[in-house]
Amino acid sequence: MNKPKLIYFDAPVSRGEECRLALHLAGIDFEDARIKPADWPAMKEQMPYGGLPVLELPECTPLAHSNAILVLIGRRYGLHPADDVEAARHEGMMQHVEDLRAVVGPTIRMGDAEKKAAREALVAGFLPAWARSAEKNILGEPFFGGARLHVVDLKLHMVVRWLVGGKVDHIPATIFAGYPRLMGVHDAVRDHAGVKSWYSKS
Ligand SMILES: N[C@@H](CCC(=O)N[C@@H](CS)C(=O)NCC(=O)O)C(=O)O
Repeated sequence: MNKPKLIYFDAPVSRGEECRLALHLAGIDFEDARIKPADWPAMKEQMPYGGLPVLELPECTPLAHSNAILVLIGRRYGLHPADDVEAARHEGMMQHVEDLRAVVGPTIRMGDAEKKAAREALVAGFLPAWARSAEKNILGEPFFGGARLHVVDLKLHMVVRWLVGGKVDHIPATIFAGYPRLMGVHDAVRDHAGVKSWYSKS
């Protein structure tokens, strides 16, 4: 292997897509390995923690967990704060995104009736509370840390894009409409020239 390889499912979503975007914005020439669902069961046990994304680098064993991958790319290529306290603030928000995925993710595998009840409960309680915390901690504009995009912004963008896309049953596309800073980060990442260039080539 002589160039980095990012392994994820063949979809422009979630943890894998935020890592692809970070690699692209960092200007790294990487192999974008896209796994077919049929091939995943045989691969799962070989992954460091049984999940994707995984980043393979020439100099080390495969790396897993999206936040660890993003922070590494961010530190190396100027997409994560050099100041350790500000970095910890960014990492707190990255964990906040993972907390949301841990709650909403299991509803994907529920049957229709259970899913409807679970998601309506999330819309009434968890999701507004999550958004209030996110909003309170976004101190910069247009990005989380101010004028420059960091990996935390990619993570916020990806999770907001998922939930406001109008394609998640029982979660209204307006779910985050009352949170201008959160939506502002989403919009600023969407409109970022480097992000646009990723979607124009893929
Ligand atoms: N904490 C891990 C979670 C990894 C994870 O659950 N990834 C999902 C896709 S987003 C996955 O691999 N699902 C398939 C499986 O667990 O078998 C991370 O942040 O990367």
